[in-house]
Amino acid sequence: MPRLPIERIEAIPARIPTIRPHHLAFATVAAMDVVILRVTAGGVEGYGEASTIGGPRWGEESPEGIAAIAGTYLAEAMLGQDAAQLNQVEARIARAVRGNHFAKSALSLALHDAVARAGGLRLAELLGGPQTNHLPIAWTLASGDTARDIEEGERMLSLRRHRDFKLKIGAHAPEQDVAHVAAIARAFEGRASVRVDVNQAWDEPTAARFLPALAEAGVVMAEQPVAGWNVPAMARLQRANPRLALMGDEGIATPQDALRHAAEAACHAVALKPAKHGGVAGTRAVATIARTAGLGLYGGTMLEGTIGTLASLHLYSTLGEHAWGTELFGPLLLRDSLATREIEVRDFAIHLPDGPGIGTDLDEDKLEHFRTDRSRLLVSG
Ligand code: MUC
Ligand code: MG
Repeated sequence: MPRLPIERIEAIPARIPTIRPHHLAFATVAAMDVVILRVTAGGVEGYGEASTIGGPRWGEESPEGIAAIAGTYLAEAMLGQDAAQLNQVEARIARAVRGNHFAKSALSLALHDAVARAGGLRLAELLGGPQTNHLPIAWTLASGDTARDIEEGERMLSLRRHRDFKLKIGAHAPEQDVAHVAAIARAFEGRASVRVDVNQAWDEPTAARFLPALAEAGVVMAEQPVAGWNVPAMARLQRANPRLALMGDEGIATPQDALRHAAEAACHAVALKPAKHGGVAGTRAVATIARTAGLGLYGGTMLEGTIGTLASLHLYSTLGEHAWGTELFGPLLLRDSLATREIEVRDFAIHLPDGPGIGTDLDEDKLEHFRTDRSRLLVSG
């Protein structure tokens, strides 16, 4: 591989409306804030993306922070470096700034895309090759209304788009949430799987009281029922509810988090997200620990648009079995796209596109239309 000196790094924030309000425990979202990373290395452009859900509410990073960290501090550290030396690139990104995993991930993905394109490879091929060309894709029912969620789920089934449904709970009284979930689980019994994501909204006594009712209703998996830091509570809850797989999401960002969850038997499943893990290397490290410990992988999303979603898909496709499938549906929740090519979803699976790189280019007109900055955060070397 010839040298690919990093010449330019640009972080562009954009906001894209959703097709309907998306109700989560901590926020209701009517538009997604994404940050597009555009890099040039050896004359080749590559694209990455990070998104936040409702600003710095799901986690600590905001779109403004991601754009500033990636477009200034990370750019300063990376300009002039050889992008083709990906192990060195990842190590330098990790060292350059403390924390800020979303910003690091957007840059890591963009540089991998550029290197793959320079070599005429799909991103998955650059990562050693896909182990599958398609993965199951879940949909989140979160309209805020039980009847509307059932209608939406029926539509997804008849389109053969999704047959795994994740319900966002935690915003209402637990009794109300459980009744909502039970009605949906009844409606789809034998036709679709139902999972819930509590997004850390319950304390341990609440979870101890209501997780058995969810299992009774037919729910197969419960994502982050309690605070991410409360690993001992996750372990006690998992032990007490063996029929229900608990999934660690907010609580599993670093390889050390994954190791702790594995060592304490705190969950049966791990939600991967490049943004949480700071990019490609971090995601592979977390996945390796999870797999080694016998925890099921789940290809998670921060509801990125097409660029971030395709980058995640390429990466997940190289990681082996995903016992819980993926939820790479972000682009389908958005009214519009910043990419020239859409994701391919059919027969309840998302399909890996052809390359080069992630398999799409940026739609420059759309980016102009949806970008929220007018004075660009731009560093040139
Ligand atoms: C999360 O916490 O998993 C993923 C799907 C969705 O609807 O919200 C996200 C965030
Ligand atoms: Mg989650």
